Amino acid sequence: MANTLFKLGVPFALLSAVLYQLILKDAFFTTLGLFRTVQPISDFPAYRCRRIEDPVLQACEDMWFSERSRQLFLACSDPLARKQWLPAVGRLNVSGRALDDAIIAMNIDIPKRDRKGGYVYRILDAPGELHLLGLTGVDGEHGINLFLVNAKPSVDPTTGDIIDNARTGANQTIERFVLSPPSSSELRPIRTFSHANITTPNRIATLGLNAFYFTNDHGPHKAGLQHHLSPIRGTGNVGYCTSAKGCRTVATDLTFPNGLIRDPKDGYVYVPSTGKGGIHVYKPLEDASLEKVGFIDIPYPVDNLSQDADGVIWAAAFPKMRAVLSAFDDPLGPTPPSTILRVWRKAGGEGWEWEKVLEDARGEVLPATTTVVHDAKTGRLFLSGVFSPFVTVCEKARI
Ligand SMILES: *[C@@H]1O[C@H](CO)[C@@H](O)[C@H](O)[C@H]1NC(C)=O
Ligand SMILES: *[C@@H]1O[C@H](CO)[C@@H](O)[C@H](O)[C@H]1NC(C)=O
Ligand SMILES: *[C@@H]1O[C@H](CO)[C@@H](O)[C@H](O)[C@H]1NC(C)=O
Ligand SMILES: CC(=O)N[C@H]1CO[C@H](CO)[C@@H](O)[C@@H]1O
Repeated sequence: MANTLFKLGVPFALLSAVLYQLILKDAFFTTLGLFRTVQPISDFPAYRCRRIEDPVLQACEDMWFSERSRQLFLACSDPLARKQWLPAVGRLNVSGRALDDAIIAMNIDIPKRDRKGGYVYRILDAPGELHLLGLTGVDGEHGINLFLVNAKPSVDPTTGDIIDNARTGANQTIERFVLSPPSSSELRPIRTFSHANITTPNRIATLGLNAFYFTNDHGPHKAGLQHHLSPIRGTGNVGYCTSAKGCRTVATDLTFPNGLIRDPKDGYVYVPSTGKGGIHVYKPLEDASLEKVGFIDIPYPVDNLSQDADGVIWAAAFPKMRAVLSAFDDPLGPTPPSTILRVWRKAGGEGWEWEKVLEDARGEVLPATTTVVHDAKTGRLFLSGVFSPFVTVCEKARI
């Protein structure tokens, strides 16, 4: 079996994950989705979905929705370049990186007139080189603050020359920009957070403008064998930074912690695991340390989370991990299956419930979804994927 998997181009990390899970009879079915029944999109008539095909809206790893300005922000790149340069999954070929990553601001209430089903958008200008991954924001009347993960190549501090990133890993920082007024097209840099405890950052969850939690998806391991083994050994972690005091690690032993969120109402932090499935729930203590208070046992590798205006959490999941990995190497080929889930707190506050909202076994309309955003006002869903050549919008069908 090992041989077959290698021929299919399954990376070493996954292979060892498979063997490990087999030996431990652990989350084998969860992670790989073997024997899982995946439903076709036609089983979900409550939504009507369409692809928005636009060369600018490709490989959009993450999205954030500004309720106040009704703009959807997307962190987009180039699907073919992602497989050369995506430090979050150990792709560290500097010369293959895209040089045109950009943040797109889409006005989701203004359809484009070209009948392609898209919306009017702006490509935001930002100084310097961007290599986008996680993106989040804070709404304000006079401006929007965006926090993003930037995975630039590491350079020699004296000469500025790019060094051997396959050995050192990327120089991953967290950057804060301001878009003021919210309708402008220019991102103004406010601060770069570069810190010994920001090692493999994936996504950020803010507490106001001067503090945030973030996931290090591979913990301290930026490159090499330790990086590849991290999702198996569970060396991922969650960090906490403030503008004044720097960053510290506040939760450890996580298996590929991914697109976390913080519930603005009760401050709970939800950390999905792409390694083993499920969502870890933490309660912040007075000093911002995290106390684990629950685990939502969802038997899917869960990717990036988002929360809508009603407090419901939306999650993108991969029902068939192997299909995702082959699609990653051939992003313009067949689209792998995706699953969209909804998670909410039970009435009375004890525990959580979840349900499947959409699934697309044959990859007919959904992208290889890494993020889903729900607009509670119109009921629309926006879906994008880190290497997908399109984004998808789903409208509530009138039944
Ligand atoms: C790195 O990327 C470049 C440009 O896409 C490509 O020509 C080269 O073959 C890649 N190197 C490796 C080792 O994959
Ligand atoms: C990483 O980026 C920071 C901020 O841009 C910079 O100060 C630092 O020199 C860089 N380090 C390396 C090794 O590239
Ligand atoms: C990183 O986090 C750890 C754990 O909280 C802390 O002890 C350490 O001081 C931090 N490192 C730096 C350089 O601040
Ligand atoms: C922002 C974020 O969480 N991004 C992750 C979403 O999912 C992809 C695929 O697993 C990861 O590579 C990203 O790091």
